[in-house]
Amino acid sequence: MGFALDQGLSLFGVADVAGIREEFSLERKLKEKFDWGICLGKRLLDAVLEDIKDRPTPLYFHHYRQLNFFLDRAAFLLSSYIQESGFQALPIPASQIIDWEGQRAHLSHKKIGYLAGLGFIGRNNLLVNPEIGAKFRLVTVLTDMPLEADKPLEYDCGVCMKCLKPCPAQAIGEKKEEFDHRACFEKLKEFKNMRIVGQHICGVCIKACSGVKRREKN
Ligand code: B12
Ligand code: SF4
Ligand code: SF4
Repeated sequence: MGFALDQGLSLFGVADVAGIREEFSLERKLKEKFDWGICLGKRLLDAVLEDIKDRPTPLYFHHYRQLNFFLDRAAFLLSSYIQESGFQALPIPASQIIDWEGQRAHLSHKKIGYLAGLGFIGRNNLLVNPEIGAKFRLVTVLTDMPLEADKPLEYDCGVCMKCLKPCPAQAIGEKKEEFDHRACFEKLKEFKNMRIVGQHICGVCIKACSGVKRREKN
């Protein structure tokens, strides 16, 4: 936790990944080493999101790259620290695709973040933190350093529907399961082909999501 604060991270949590590491696209011997996933999150800047109306902007594109760099650096520093403490750590890139057809990375940061108690999966298909909504990006460090794992949060979107209307692809539905991955992906390809930005990014459903008020737990 001290590390997270020193590095200026917004979110920090530990997931027990023993039950899901089969899903990781890593060599068997490598993935079997790691029982824990440390998930780090960094909040986006409101002023950059303000620039977004119904599509990504050059300022947002730069911000997206800056945050990936920031998170990758934090994950590297944490991994080095863990190694110097006598354990192993593997930083998983913030945004690196290894299967272009299936649009998949080595692992899902959203899933690790969910298990680490950083948020819940919202109607927008993103990890939503009750306090800061979906306005953050993530990175994961896998490790064999014994840690106390956090637990998933018991929250959901509740009655909020703020991200449905603004989505330029109409990909977000009232039920979480209705999320239209194909429609979203096609819209992001369109934005990339229009040369507004150089990556498949958007930002509209991030801007729309400010989270939900914390509810008292029974
Ligand atoms: C590839 C990728 C994409 C692809 C497709 C994503 C996908 N596979 O689901 C595209 C380009 C569409 C995309 C879009 C966006 N992404 Co993206 N993306 C990733 C990346 C690099 C890998 C995702 C991955 O491997 N998932 C593995 C699969 C198995 O796990 P899953 O996502 O939980 O599984 C779902 C998909 O496979 C989907 N699915 C099933 N069939 C198909 C078919 C197609 C064609 C598609 C596209 C999806 C799909 O169904 C599964 C269940 O929901 C991650 C970084 C990472 N390593 O996690 C960021 C990440 C998920 N993206 C992120 C963001 C913010 C976005 C965008 C807002 C773009 C932007 N930055 O402006 C949009 C949001 C779209 C949305 N509302 O969901 C953030 C999410 C942060 C958060 N708070 O949740 C991440 C974690 C990056 C980061 N470092 O923070 N993304
Ligand atoms: S990334 Fe854009 S197109 Fe995709 S769900 Fe979010 S708002 Fe809609
Ligand atoms: S804007 Fe509201 S409905 Fe959409 S994901 Fe965020 S909390 Fe859920």
